Amino acid sequence: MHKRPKIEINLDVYEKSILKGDRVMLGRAITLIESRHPAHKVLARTLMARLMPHTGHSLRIGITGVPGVGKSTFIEALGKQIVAAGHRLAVLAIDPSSSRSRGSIMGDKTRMESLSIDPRAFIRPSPAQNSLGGVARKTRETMLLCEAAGFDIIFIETVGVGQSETLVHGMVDFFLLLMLAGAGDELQGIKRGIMEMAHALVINKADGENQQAAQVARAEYESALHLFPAAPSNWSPRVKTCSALKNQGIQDVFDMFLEYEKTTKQNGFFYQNRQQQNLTWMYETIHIALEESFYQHPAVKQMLPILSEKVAKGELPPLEAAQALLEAGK
Ligand SMILES: Nc1nc2c(ncn2[C@@H]2O[C@H](COP(=O)(O)OP(=O)(O)O)[C@@H](O)[C@H]2O)c(=O)[nH]1
Ligand SMILES: [Mg+2]
Repeated sequence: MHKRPKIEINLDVYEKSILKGDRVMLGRAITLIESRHPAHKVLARTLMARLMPHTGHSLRIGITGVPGVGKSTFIEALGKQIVAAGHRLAVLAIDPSSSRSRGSIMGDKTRMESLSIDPRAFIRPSPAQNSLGGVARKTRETMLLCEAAGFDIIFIETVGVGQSETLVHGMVDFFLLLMLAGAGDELQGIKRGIMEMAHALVINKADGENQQAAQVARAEYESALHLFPAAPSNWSPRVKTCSALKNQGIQDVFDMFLEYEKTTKQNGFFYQNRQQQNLTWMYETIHIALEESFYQHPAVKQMLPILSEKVAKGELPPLEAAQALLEAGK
């Protein structure tokens, strides 16, 4: 697993180059924080600690939607406008399937062709980790490294299929749900909870024959959103249409991000939300560490397969098995 050629890791060099915005060293630092090697973990923690004072100065945006909705096309179109406006953009991904297949963003690089070669942009696929929590943790740290490297707009893309939305929502300032019109009125399997988290619903592919359906869907979603309780941010969720392919309505989306930032910085919600997210981050870190050390405990490792089998066969009550394992893992 750790067969990479041995390279000297000089944290001073990492720190200085990242602060200068060096994308190559940024990439290497991300590889370092993704490493499971114990020595690398120590180095990664030190590097993070040194760079933390230089983080936080970006607008963090989560983008989700079912496969095929046009996320990659949308990110390419929006991303090009963002860098053209003088920003530096990092695009990261949380992909629940990436431990099995390669991160979706990689296969999508063709759809983000011009963005992926633009020096003002940085695109990084989802890290391969064995749990969604692990992926989320690495993505959060990657985001902070990107901020230290001067990226002032961060996109975190996720596939709209489950839990990962909640994780992304917990680490961004603005959460955008990309949708399709006319793909079934039942909100396309998008759970109400996800809609409720969104600061904006953007109906993509509002072009050609689809244009009218998109306007109808927009009106429907707008009235559906009225049923939700008012948000503490004082921001009422927006519903917009766009065509990522034809580059229509894209500037509007970017303007909306800036308006959100301005509004919530003025009323203080922006900062409160980040403080709350830091607290969540602390708890997540504790949970993950406890879980890891539990499953790595020799007695647990030995007993787990045996007791699992007994529970599966109905020979041992689940609670009793769990209790025995928890005792063993102390
Ligand atoms: N007509 C139309 N097609 C689009 C639009 N955006 C994306 N597509 C197409 O939809 C398909 C899926 O897009 P992709 O960006 O890969 O979706 P993702 O799976 O959400 O990343 C591709 O064939 C795109 O060309 C759009 O605004 N209008
Ligand atoms: Mg994609």
